[in-house]
Amino acid sequence: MKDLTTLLAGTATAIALAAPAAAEKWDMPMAYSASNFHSATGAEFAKCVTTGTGGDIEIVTHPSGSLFPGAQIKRAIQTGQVPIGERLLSGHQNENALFGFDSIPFLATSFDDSAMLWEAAKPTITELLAEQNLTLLYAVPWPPQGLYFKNEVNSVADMEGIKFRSYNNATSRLAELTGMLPVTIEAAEISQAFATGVADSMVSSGSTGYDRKVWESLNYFYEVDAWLPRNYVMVNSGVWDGVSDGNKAVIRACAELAEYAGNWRSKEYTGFTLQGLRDGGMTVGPASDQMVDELKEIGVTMTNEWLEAAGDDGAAIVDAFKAMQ
Ligand code: PCA
Repeated sequence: MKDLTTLLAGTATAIALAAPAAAEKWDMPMAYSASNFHSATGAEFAKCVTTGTGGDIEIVTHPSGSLFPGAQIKRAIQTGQVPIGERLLSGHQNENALFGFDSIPFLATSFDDSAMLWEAAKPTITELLAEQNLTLLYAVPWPPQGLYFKNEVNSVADMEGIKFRSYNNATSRLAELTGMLPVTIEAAEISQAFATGVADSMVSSGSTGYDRKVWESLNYFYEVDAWLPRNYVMVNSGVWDGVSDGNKAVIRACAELAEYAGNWRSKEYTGFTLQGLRDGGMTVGPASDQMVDELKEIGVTMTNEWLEAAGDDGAAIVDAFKAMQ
């Protein structure tokens, strides 16, 4: 009897040693609507990881700010409340100006330039995030940013006093410099903000206007192509360190695929969503020459302000980007 017990105990130990690590479930908060291309890309990334790791790591996405609102996602990951998530990179500009490298008006205004700017900034941003217990996985740009208004606007003077929805420091500053009144609101909340008159304008992509059906409240979209801000996916570095080398390789490969697919989708979504705004009844077209000239002047002011705030590391990013152009 004793022999049998010993044998059974020995077998149980052997089985326990041979068994794979228990499957983990990673909840992944995302701030934008499920239909948005970033969320669709994230959902595919999650599937890729779940399949590729043979179910060792199952990622479950939570779009629309349903698990954490956008502004809380980074902190939730840093502190280990959730292992992984997506956030607008320039949303952290209030912590460190460097995070706002992609929201400088008229520095990088096309997908190609945005890709080069990212290449120039990526090492610095990766390091900055690493210092904050975060490991960068991938980043995808939003389509070019344009201006939304309720009424026709042909110059900066026409913007005076308009309530403006902002999404980061740069957009709040743009409002100040154009005489508008900034109020910071997450994309998930803007339909209501416009419907109730909390704001009557914003700078954003055609994509966000389309996702939030802003034609129910706003009438004009001016294609200014001011900049292309990025969303990025990050994982808690402690959690990342605990992942096996094989699974890390799978996650990195899935991230690379997601970045590629996300970029492609962003480009495709640009024309599609601008047409969607038109179909919704909005007037969509380029801004007047006067408005563009005036906005470019404001862009110079904001570039200088950013360079001052971001110091040598910021200047190095802009220099590296210009050298690539
Ligand atoms: N949409 C996001 C950020 C940039 C964009 O195009 C938003 O408006 O919140």
